[in-house]
Amino acid sequence: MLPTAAHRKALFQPARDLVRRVHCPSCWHGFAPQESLFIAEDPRLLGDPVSGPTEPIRFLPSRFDLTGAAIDPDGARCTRLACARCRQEFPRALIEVPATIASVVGSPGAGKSHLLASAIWSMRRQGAMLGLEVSDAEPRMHARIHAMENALFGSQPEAVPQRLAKTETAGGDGYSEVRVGGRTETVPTPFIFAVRHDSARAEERLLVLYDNAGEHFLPGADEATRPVTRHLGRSEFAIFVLDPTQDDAFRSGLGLSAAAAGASRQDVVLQEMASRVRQHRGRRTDEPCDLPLVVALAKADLWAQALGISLEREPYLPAGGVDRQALADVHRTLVRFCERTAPEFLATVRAAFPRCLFVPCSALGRGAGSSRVEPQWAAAPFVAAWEWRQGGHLEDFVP
Ligand SMILES: Nc1nc2c(ncn2[C@@H]2O[C@H](COP(=O)(O)OP(=O)(O)OP(=O)(O)O)[C@@H](O)[C@H]2O)c(=O)[nH]1
Ligand SMILES: [Mg+2]
Ligand SMILES: [Zn+2]
Repeated sequence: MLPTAAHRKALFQPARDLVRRVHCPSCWHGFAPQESLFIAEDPRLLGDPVSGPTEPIRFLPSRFDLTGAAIDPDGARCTRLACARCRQEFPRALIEVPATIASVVGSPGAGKSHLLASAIWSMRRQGAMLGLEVSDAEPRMHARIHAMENALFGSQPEAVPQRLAKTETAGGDGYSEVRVGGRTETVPTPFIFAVRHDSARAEERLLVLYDNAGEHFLPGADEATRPVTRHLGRSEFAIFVLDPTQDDAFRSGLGLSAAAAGASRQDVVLQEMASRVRQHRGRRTDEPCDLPLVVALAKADLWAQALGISLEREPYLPAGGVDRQALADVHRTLVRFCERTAPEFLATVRAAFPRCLFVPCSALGRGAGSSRVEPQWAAAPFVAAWEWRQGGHLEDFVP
């Protein structure tokens, strides 16, 4: 049989559909894909008025080659894209694939960075078990998360525990300074992953995450010139990293000695988060926040046993995807524990987030206290939230 037109390989593949609107993952400005700027490749074209004197210029191209790449003023071929407002580079996938922004929130030292690095590492390696395939949208732009993963999971000198440093509140490679409208703004560097949900045969989506310093979530830290937590205005789900070991009431409930002084009130951090979510979405102060919340109770290697929770078996089904029953069981145990030991935290959750799931997790896992890091349930808060977002059957979890 002769091949039909559909069987023949097309000489020219149609261009991929573009998303209707892009939201910059650094400043959250919304713009049409065709308004994206290109980044000059010619090394002589340095010095951009917005992104800084050491950055190549950004430009709106008027010349393209046959593949659709832009030609810079000096004739070089350019494919890297930047935001029309803050001029930070973003992966090309962002104009082709819909993106979901998620916020990871928690007080300083709660364990956000370790959890993020362990969760991403687990998701990359355990895709079949999780029912998700996770990869970098643009590996070149992910040096920071790669360094975090390598610090915890790369080959390590024996007996030296590898831990991540505290996240900086400014500077470093986590933030960039840009000059917009005559003032300097500090914008965060996002982590952007391509996620494919294999069971549903769903299309690829991007997952945009940030590793903020806990100080950014304290009351009074949300400034117009440092809009580093404005992702809360656009995020589709949030993970609140709660560290029971920072709180005296939790500690005594777990039979641990009193905490070191200076820990922040985590119910206040959650309340501040809820007020930013409402404020940046133009909601009334008494309205519930309409994004699902997963409370990730961190450092479970230190306390799960005291509550009779076992993390030995990861909460996924043999065929892939989260084990709803396993999550529901520990959710109930954790809510009851919070009711007894930290009713103020639970009251804050109930007032602001009608949909909420409590999940225990340990970024260091069995390896806590040694140089080996073996996360337990580290990806679970993310995978559960992702399934929830995709319309999975997690809706009836209530705090
Ligand atoms: N036992 C145990 N300790 C952990 C775990 N995760 C993090 N820690 C410790 O908790 C401390 C803080 O962890 P980070 O991940 O840096 O906390 P963070 O929330 O990113 O803190 P900031 O960057 O200051 O906001 C570090 O000393 C870690 O070693 C864990 O799963 N188990
Ligand atoms: Mg950190
Ligand atoms: Zn921007």
